[in-house]
Formats: sequence, C-alpha cells, structure tokens
Amino acid sequence: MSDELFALPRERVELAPGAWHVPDWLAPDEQRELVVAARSWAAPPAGMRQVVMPSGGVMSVRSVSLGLHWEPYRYTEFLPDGERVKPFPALLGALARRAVLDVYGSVPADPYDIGLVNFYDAQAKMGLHRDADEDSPAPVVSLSIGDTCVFRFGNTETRTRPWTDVDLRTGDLVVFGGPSRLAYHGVPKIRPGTGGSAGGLTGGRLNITIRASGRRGDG
Ligand code: MD3
Ligand code: FE
Repeated sequence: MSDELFALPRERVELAPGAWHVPDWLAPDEQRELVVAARSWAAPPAGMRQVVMPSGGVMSVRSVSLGLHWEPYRYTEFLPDGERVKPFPALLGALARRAVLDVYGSVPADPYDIGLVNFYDAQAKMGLHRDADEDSPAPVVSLSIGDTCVFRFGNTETRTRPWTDVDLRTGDLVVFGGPSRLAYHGVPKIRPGTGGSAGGLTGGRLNITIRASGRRGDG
C-alpha cells in the first residue's frame, strides 16, 4: 500500500521554544530555482569545497559559502586558498525575511548576509554542533531540497540527549530563533532515493542556511 495514498498534510511544529519546522514551505518551482542557482554558486572560483577541521578530519558535507566563508571557527571574506567568497545573493535575503516574517510575524534588525549551501551525498552526515560564530540573535533559516534527512535537534546545554529526531523533506523550512538559536543540532543520516525529481536534483540533499553575521556595513 502506497504511503502517498494516505499522506496527510504535515502541520507546522514548534520543535523547541523558538524552533519551527514548516513542511512544504518552498514551492516546487522555487526549489528548482534554488537548485539552478546552487549549480552556479558551486562553480569555481570560490566554489564547492570540503571544510578541513583543526583535527585534520575532512567534513563529509561539501559546501559553498556566500557573503562570508566559515572556516573553523570564524567567518572571513577569503577562502583558505585566497579566493574571495562569492557575494551574498539578494534571493537568499528575500527568502530569509519571508520565512522569518511568516513564522514569527516580524523581521530581525540585523540584515541577512551569510548563505551556506551544504550538499549531502548518500554517505554524508554532520555531527552535533552549535552555530555560535555569528554576532547576531537573528534566527537561522534552513531550507531543504532533495533527499530526506534525519535532522537531530538537541538541547542548549550538552551534546548529549535529550534530542529529537525529525525528518526534513524536500521543500521544508526550519527556523531557529530565540532560545533555540544556540541549540546543538546535526544530520546523522540521509535517506537515499527519497527526493524524487524535486527541484531537479538527481540525488543527494541540498541544505541552504541563511544567517546574519551581526557585522556592521554591507556584510
Ligand atoms: C539550529 N546544517 O550548516 S540545517 C550548518 O542540514 C548545519 O545542513 C545542517 O547545521 C544541514 O551549520 C542543519 C539546520 C540548522 C542550521 C543552523 C542552525 C539548525 C540550526 C543554527 C542554530 C540552531
Ligand atoms: Fe549548524
């Protein structure tokens, strides 16, 4: 029996105070637009790369930075090889403001100026961590396209339980504001082959996070 036959609309859920999961927020044509844009962002120079941790370990996720580049544990305008980071696209600023307005009813004071595009193949994962290198309380906006992932949302105190596992599917939005802004989170698993043809990806998962650096000026 097909799951789709009995698929009900998924409701928006507050995962923890200030953290909202909004299923199917991106329309299919918006997903396709972002996939097309991501292909151009991923191209060299300053294209897709794997971050090397201080331990020497290489992250399994491949990523493109826009606006500012994150390298453990700070934001810079230049990549490790000296290339200048690509500019922050106006499209991402507009999406982030629309998302935050939709969920919280107001937009943050600090401008959105950082985009991080993460690509997960079937084996990629991201360990539990906090995003604490921004100097702004503005909510982080996360958009998922392609294969479903298991997203693990922990607590603000420890890298250990309690945590909640939630499937993020293509088109889903999550915003992390208020007390959830500094919560531990990660991606323990991709569910290969679940993305369909959504957005025109042939496999894997694209996650786009949009943040405010809190830096003065135009970012
Ligand atoms: C909660 N990315 O890039 S998105 C990351 O799916 C990251 O690629 C994951 O964690 C991904 O740092 C998870 C959800 C997410 C992103 C940023 C957050 C959750 C967050 C920042 C603060 C709290
Ligand atoms: Fe994160």
